[in-house]
Amino acid sequence: MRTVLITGATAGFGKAIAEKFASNNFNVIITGRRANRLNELVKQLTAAYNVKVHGLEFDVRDKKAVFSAIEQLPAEFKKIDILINNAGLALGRDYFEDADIDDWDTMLDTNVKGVMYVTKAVIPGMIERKEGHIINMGSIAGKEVYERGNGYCASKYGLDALSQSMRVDLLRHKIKVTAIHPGAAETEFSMVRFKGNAEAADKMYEGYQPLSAADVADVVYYTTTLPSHVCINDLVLTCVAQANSFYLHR
Ligand code: NDP
Ligand code: 8X3
Repeated sequence: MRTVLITGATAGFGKAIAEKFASNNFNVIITGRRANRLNELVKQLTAAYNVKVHGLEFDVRDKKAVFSAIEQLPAEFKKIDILINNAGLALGRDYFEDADIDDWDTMLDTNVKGVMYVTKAVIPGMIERKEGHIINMGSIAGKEVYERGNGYCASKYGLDALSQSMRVDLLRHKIKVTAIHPGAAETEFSMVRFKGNAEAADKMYEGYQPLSAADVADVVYYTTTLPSHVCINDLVLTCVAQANSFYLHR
């Protein structure tokens, strides 16, 4: 049985991706900072599917915690076939001069450096086996910048560069690297971005049907179903109402 590790599985895309892989007979390692949600999801997936599920609580920004959690995985979870670097966030939607510097740090540390730490901790086994698939959750914010997107756009552009760079460096180990760039999707993303302001968050999804977490999970799963010599390198997906970062028909 194959094993997938999904970061940021306590909500949104990550949770839906965990369900998708468990329902397709994968053993699943789920991570996040909220232990209660992790425990709930471990219970839920274990009860629903005939697979093994393991929860790892760590902050992807905490280098030591990342390496120690991966090193201490139980033997039956040590062989990770697919790594999905999904944990991430946006904080704030302000003009550059008004944006909060701590928010910039959090976004860049989580969305870029967090992916570097987790990947570095996971890849030794993939390199040894000369097989593996890494999927990085980018964003259309890493394809076209938009007004008041500064720090978040920078983090997702950075992640896009990192995905390309990982692809170049890891191909000699036969490791696939796929970057997936969703457009607007209704998850807890906007509640986090607007710091609990439900009105501002809801407004983001008014007047059109955004992607759902399940839509994104389906596409992520699809990229892992191709023959071993085929890799989707870069994939942008949006709802039909959205053409790119600027054109959203409400
Ligand atoms: P959610 O807020 O619903 O979920 C985010 C997940 O990331 C949570 O499980 C959260 O877990 C985890 N996470 C955040 N920060 C950290 C951290 N420092 N350490 C560990 N885990 C962390 O958002 P989405 O599901 O929408 O977002 C998932 C990814 O998709 C992000 O990278 C986001 O940038 C990207 N994205 C989202 C889009 C959207 O419109 N929703 C569109 C394009 C890309 P916990 O809080 O428990 O740690
Ligand atoms: C999330 C999509 O357009 O809010 O990455 O940046 S957007």
